[in-house]
Amino acid sequence: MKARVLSGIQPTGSPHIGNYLGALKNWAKIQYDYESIYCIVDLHAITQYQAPAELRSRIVELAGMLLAIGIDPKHSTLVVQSSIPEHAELAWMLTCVTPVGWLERMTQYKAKIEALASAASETSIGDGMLQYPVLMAADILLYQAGIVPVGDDQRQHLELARDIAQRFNSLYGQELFVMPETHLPTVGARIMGLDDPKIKMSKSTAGSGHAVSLLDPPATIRKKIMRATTDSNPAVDFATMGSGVKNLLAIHQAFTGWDDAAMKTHFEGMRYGDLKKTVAESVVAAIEPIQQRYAEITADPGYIARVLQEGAERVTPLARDTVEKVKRCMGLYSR
Ligand code: AQP
Repeated sequence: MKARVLSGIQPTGSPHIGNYLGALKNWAKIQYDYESIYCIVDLHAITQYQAPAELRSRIVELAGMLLAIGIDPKHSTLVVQSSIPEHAELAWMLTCVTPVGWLERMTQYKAKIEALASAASETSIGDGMLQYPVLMAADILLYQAGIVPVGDDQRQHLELARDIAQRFNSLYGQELFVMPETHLPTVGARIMGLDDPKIKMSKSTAGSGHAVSLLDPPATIRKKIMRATTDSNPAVDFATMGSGVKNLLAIHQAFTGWDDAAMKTHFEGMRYGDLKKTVAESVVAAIEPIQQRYAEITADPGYIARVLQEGAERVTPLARDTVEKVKRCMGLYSR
């Protein structure tokens, strides 16, 4: 029996090279060693307002992109979170065993409310922002996933999922939930914004020079990378380089797989203009085959819907089984 892996991505914008290098590339790699469930987490996306028509098309675009980067529906299950009502159902049951103090301590929640408060906008903070980690715990525990590959920013939420599972098990006196492991040994690169290398590249961050989308045409990729923020040095100096140059080198290394020695030999002393040209070409070369597959996949109008339907059918029995067990355990009514 292969161990079960669960991972998710939000349809909050066009997937970018940070998503690819930090997560998606690894998803495609590990799908042969694990029983993998990859979830487009649209219920998480709506913790912040999403324009409905845009969200609907982004879900399909993201599914197409996951197939294009190599997720193989014969080996992995691709599913949209909101198509399985048990995610939300289990989330409610888990909400009821989660102390609110645990949620208020989450650093991502604290950072988000601080950011919203300092933006002095009229936007109120939705309860979903606080409850988000419980929904994430439900995603994991619903499928009894043993392994959840996450970046550093999600590690605290995964610990919380373990705490919630433990609390449920001890409250109801049953070992109902499998304890998820916090990570896989392979960790992807963390890619920073091209316009501001102090913040991570994000789908929802505004600015045309911030992220390279996996769907950007080659000319756009070249333009964005040529405009990337560097520092006041004229050329690469590994001893003193700033975070912008480090980020460009990290992108190149992650796409090409060059080792540290090869990177130093090739780039030390290279002028920034040439560095950017080299990085842009390595990104274009890596992304072009993905874009070709994406074009093929989307040329068949029914294909993505069929994959998502099959995915939903495959995981539904698992989800129903967990929810039934939880209901019985809690004393809820079952037909
Ligand atoms: N810049 C990044 N570098 C490396 N990995 C990244 N990931 C996201 N940004 C980077 C990884 O991509 C996976 C899916 O991410 P997500 O959509 O679930 O959430 P996120 O981390 O919030 O992604 P974004 O792009 O920053 O989206 P928004 O703008 O909606 O917040 C995760 O495994 C994540 O670590």
